[in-house]
Amino acid sequence: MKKTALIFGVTGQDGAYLSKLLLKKNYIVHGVKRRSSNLNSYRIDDIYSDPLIKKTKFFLHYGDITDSISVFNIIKKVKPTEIYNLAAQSHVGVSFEIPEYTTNTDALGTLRILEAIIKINKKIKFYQAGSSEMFGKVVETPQTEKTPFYPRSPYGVAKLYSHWITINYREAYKIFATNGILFNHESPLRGETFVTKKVVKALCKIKYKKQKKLFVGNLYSKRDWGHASDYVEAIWKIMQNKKPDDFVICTGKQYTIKQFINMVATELRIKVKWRGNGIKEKAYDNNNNCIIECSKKYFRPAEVDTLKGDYSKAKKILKWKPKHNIKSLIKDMISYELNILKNDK
Ligand code: NDP
Ligand code: GDR
Repeated sequence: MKKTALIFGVTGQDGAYLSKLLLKKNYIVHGVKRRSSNLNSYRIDDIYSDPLIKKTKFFLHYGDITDSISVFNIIKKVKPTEIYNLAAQSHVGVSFEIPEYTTNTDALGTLRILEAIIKINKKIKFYQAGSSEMFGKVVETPQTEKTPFYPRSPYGVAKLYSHWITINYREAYKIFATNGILFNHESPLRGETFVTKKVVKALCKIKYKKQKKLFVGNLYSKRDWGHASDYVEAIWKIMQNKKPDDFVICTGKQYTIKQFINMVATELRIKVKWRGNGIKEKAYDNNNNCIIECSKKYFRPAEVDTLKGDYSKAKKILKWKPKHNIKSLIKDMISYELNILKNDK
């Protein structure tokens, strides 16, 4: 029998990649999207407009994980075999500005889905989109499934609640509830306010003289960046494992934001020279034009300085490893942006 997946957060980066993966695997896919005054489904429009898929394999429902009624009604109606909870206010910096909303969505939202599962059908499998942000002020490097957590933002704290409530429901009600602890993953579909997309988009525009300057925040935090297409494959494998469990998904390599910027610049053949220190550190191009500056606006009240994971458990049990490296990720993101610029002419 065909499997039916229900994805909360279907309109996001991972929602789009996961939908495509599951459709390829012959699933029927249902997604929950939020009502918005503007179109918010551009990442999945290509799926939705495919006449072969639209009416038989891919369905969208209005809902919101801050609304128990919609969560319950959609699960009851769709009768999924698997639920993927990717829905979140996913911006760490913004979570300091809207902490209550972030908690309602990123923590209580998970509880609402779990509670609906145990009321409607305990056989439904569940995936929770956990984050390396739960490691926060890291107590060891690299981080594994056994590393103690120390979140540094309302986002990280809310995700930690979701992590533990998922384990609690697994133990208390014997449901197949899993946690991914995913490190940063990027792609051409990444939201435009995350640092990788922001840098790639801006440097492409600077290269073709469509933008003069880019403003960023902390240049020295380190991240373990992977490609979203690899990570949704891991998410699916976590759900197909024999028993419900928790897995770190990462690449095991880390770079600073400044290194990332330099790699993007090199790929675009922009020569950058850095001068100055601290908030006054700036990057200049060949003609001595300042093209990158730091702005206090993009610093966070508490920073996660370094993240680097160890995916040994996923490799051993799920036979998963990343296919992309930082270079192929950057190439993919750049080629997407350059295509847009070309078509903009
Ligand atoms: P995005 O921000 O791209 O997508 C988030 C999705 O959640 C969007 O579809 C968004 O809808 C939806 N959403 C937000 N709030 C609500 C709500 N109240 N009710 C229903 N839906 C809501 O995130 P990603 O795709 O990058 O990440 C997916 C998940 O994985 C998130 O939970 C994120 O926190 C987590 N994660 C992401 C990592 C990464 O590096 N990308 C790493 C680790 C964890 P809309 O489009 O309308 O805004
Ligand atoms: P992160 O990703 O907070 O790790 O969360 P983000 O790209 O926002 O920041 C990464 C690092 O870059 C620094 N930084 C900037 N960040 C942004 N957004 N904009 C800037 O201009 C900028 N300049 C420097 C940040 O301070 C930070 O240190 C992402 C999200 O997808 C989460 O949902 C997910 O859980 C984690 O990754 C793993």
